[in-house]
Formats: sequence, C-alpha cells, structure tokens
Amino acid sequence: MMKVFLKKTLLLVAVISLAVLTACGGSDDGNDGETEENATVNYNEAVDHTITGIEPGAGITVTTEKAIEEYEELSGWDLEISSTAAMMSELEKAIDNEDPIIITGWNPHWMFAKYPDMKYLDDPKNVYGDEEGINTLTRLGLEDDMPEAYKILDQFEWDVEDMESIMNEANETGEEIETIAEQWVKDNEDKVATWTEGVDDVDGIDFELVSTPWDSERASSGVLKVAMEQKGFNVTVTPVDVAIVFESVANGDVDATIAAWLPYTHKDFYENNKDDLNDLGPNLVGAKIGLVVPEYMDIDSIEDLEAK
Ligand code: PBE
Repeated sequence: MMKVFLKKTLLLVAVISLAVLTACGGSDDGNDGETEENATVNYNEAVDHTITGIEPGAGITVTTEKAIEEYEELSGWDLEISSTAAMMSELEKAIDNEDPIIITGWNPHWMFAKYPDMKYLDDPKNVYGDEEGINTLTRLGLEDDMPEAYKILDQFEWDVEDMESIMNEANETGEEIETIAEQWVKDNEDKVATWTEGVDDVDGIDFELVSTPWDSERASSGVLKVAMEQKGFNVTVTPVDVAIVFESVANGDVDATIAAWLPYTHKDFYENNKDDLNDLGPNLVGAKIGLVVPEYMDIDSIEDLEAK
C-alpha cells in the first residue's frame, strides 16, 4: 500500500516537474519573440542610424549613398565617411564589446580572416549586387602603341586566394603589401609565366598604371608591376580616388588600371567613361561588397532595419 502511494506520488511529482519545465520553455519562447523585436528596434538606435563607412573616394561609399536613397528602411540614415583604418578600428571595438555595428564591407579583404563571424546583410533590391569581377581597363590605342604591355594586361588573371594571401600576410606581419607582392611573384613563377607568355622583352618602356589605395589594389598593382619589370618595363603605380582612375584611363593620361570593380561597385564611373576606354574583362572573379554586421546581430537583411 505504502509502496503504491509512494510510486503514485513520485509519478505526480514527475508529471508536475515536466509541466513546469514545459511551461518555462513555453514562456521562454514568448520572450524570444519579444527580444527579437526589441533587439531590431534597438540596433537602429544603438548604431544611431549610422553605417560606418570608409573613404569618400570609394565606390562602396557612392553605392551606400545609393542604398540609403533606395531603401525605405534606410531613410534618414547617415553614412559615416572616414577611412578604412578608422572603420576597422571601430569594428574591432564593437566586436570586443559585442556592440552592434553596421559597416561597409568587401571581399577580398582580411576583415573576414580576422573576424570570421560576420555576415553580409541581404540586399533584395540588388544595389550592391552579387559577386563581381575586378576588371582590367586600358586607354584606347594601347594595343597599337605598346603591344607587349597590352598582351601582359590581357593575360593577367589570378584568384581571390592569391590576392588574399598577400593581404593577410601583410596584415599579420605588418610588412608593406608591395614587399610581400614582390615575394609572391618570386614564389609563383608558373602563374606569372602565364601572364608574360609569348611576350618579347622590352628595353625600358615607361608604363603608367593607375590604381586605388586599398590593400586589394596595392596587392594586384604590386604583383603586376614586378611581373612587367621582369620583362623590361619601368612601371609607375599611382593610387588615386576611383573617379580619377576612370577619368585618367579614359583621357589617355595613363596606360591602364587593373582596379575596376564591375559591374556593381564602380558602375557609375564605368558608365560615364566606357566609350573612351578598352575593357579587357575580369582579372579576378569573386569580389563582393555590401553591408556587413557581426553574426551576433539578429538581423539578416537591409530590410530588417528601420527608418529613422
Ligand atoms: N573597395 C576596395 C573599393 C575598391 C576596392 C571595395 C573598398 C571601392 O571602390 O569601394
């Protein structure tokens, strides 16, 4: 009798515990929903309706201004324009404190090697676009004036991994990108040989490459300069704002650039100048830009943000 009673009591206790646990679980779910909603609202205010951006002369800056115009959810938002270095230090601070932050991010760059727990926000209006290429553009007439240079530019292509290996190493060691790029050329003779294949040596022809100041382009222009100098060219690399890159190639002030992010990031610059330059297509595929947030932020799309 006593045993049966005990058994029943234990069973009852077990059933009650289970019920309590389930109830807690249930109310937890309810809280989650609330937290999610609140969190989204708070992100907008926590970042002060501000996207942390980079230099004024970048394509991603222009594209982000366009996104602010095109997305209702970004109406009233600001783009904080400063420098890539300033943006990266804001990002580091935010991640250290698990604070929300929205940056203008891109690949190839070492930001994803250093902070792998970040994500691109979905961009349903396709303002930033999908994956794109980094194209080679030359001035009109280069093929006739400098056939050897033209042939190297036409054959120049490499992979995201190549470019990133240079950028990551420079970031980790603190050495200049150009120094590492030079070493990369020595270590990758076979790949470099495909760029210069069938090209005769020249005797000190000056060649002007125009580029942008970001690590990705310091890496590409760095390797191409060394590869062309091995064939006898004297190469000058001039880093300038994106607008000047396109204008100077189109004006024929410089010979070429290998720094055109297309078809999205530099779209407007390309459209304005495309009739006056020669587009040799991508020298790298798999580049991307967009709005990037740390994974701990509970949003997935630009449309999860809210207008000011
Ligand atoms: N970037 C890196 C540049 C091109 C290379 C994405 C910051 C831009 O024009 O936005």
